[in-house]
Amino acid sequence: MSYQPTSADKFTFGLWTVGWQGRDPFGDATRPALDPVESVNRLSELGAHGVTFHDDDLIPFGASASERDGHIKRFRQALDATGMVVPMATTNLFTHPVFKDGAFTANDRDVRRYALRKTMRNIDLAAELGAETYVAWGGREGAESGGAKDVRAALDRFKEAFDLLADYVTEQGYGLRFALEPKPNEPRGDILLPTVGHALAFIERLERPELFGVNPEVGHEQMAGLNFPHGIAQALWSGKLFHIDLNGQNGIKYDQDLRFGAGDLRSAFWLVDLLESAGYEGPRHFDFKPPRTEDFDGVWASAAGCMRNYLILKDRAAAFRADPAVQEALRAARLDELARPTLNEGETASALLADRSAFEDFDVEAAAERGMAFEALDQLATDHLLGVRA
Ligand SMILES: [Mn+2]
Repeated sequence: MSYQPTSADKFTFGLWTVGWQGRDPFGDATRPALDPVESVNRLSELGAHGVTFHDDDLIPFGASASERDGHIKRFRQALDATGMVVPMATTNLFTHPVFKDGAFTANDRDVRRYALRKTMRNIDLAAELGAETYVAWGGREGAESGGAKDVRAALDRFKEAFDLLADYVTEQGYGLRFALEPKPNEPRGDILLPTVGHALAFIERLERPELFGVNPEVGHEQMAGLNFPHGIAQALWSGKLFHIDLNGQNGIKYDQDLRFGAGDLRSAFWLVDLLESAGYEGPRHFDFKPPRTEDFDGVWASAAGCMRNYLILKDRAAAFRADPAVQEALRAARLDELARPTLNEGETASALLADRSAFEDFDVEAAAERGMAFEALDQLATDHLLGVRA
């Protein structure tokens, strides 16, 4: 296996990922700015399918209308020349100091109205460039202290914003759907809609829930100590996995944004196994930051590593699923039984109550003694992940 990506693998990268200059809370930039056109060209050469952007990644904040047109034109030419696509776009509602208390949920009403206008402007551009998904990450929507935010009122304002944006894309006839991106904290002390579960529940309160799904990021759920594949499985089960941000994270600490495959490799294995076996068809989008120790050679090595690791894990997961010993181990662990409904076809509560084998005659002690054979199954997964089983 060469693990050489092609456009058919649907790997996409945010312009802000390879373009990250390495500025962190303790240190200045370690790399110069990267021209978005250069990013499109280099990522295309590496085998990527497309790029994604925040408005301000492509058009510097405060650019004039003619400067804006110039940036878009150059970007479009690079896309056309390489065949790269733009499946997703999003709004930067966090860098400028005006968003220090949030955007759609800022206490300052004028800031909320400005945030909506900034978003609508970039939605127009996203639709023009053929994007299908519009991501909303509310990194500044939150608080550091209890009295500072009336969370119920803030959720009302959040809903108001998304209801308006959904009306707008519908009226404009854009084929865009929204994907909400949860994160528990950073940059705010606590962020609203902190996990996939919170976001899924929020979506059901919106006026057009069918236009909303989630964009979960590996590291964001892991920062909350959660099992990422489990969150993804629930999003898939809900029909809400509209997009995904792949990266790496080592447990509960600051948002590391390592390349995909770094950090929790076992979780990455189960994630790829899930995405591939569930038939997820969206982009495999990398939202990572090449560490600030790297020069540009390191940046491109990091981007290539994201795709290579996905393809290796896809190969390892397929080998795991195809192994007859694994299939036997899955049966021993009774996964086939889990897939079977608990009730017989048409069985009612009274029929269940009448079934003596379900309770009166059920041998509880014998059932309690049966092992579940999960360890043998998990060791087979480990052997496949480590490449010691063909
Ligand atoms: Mn992150």
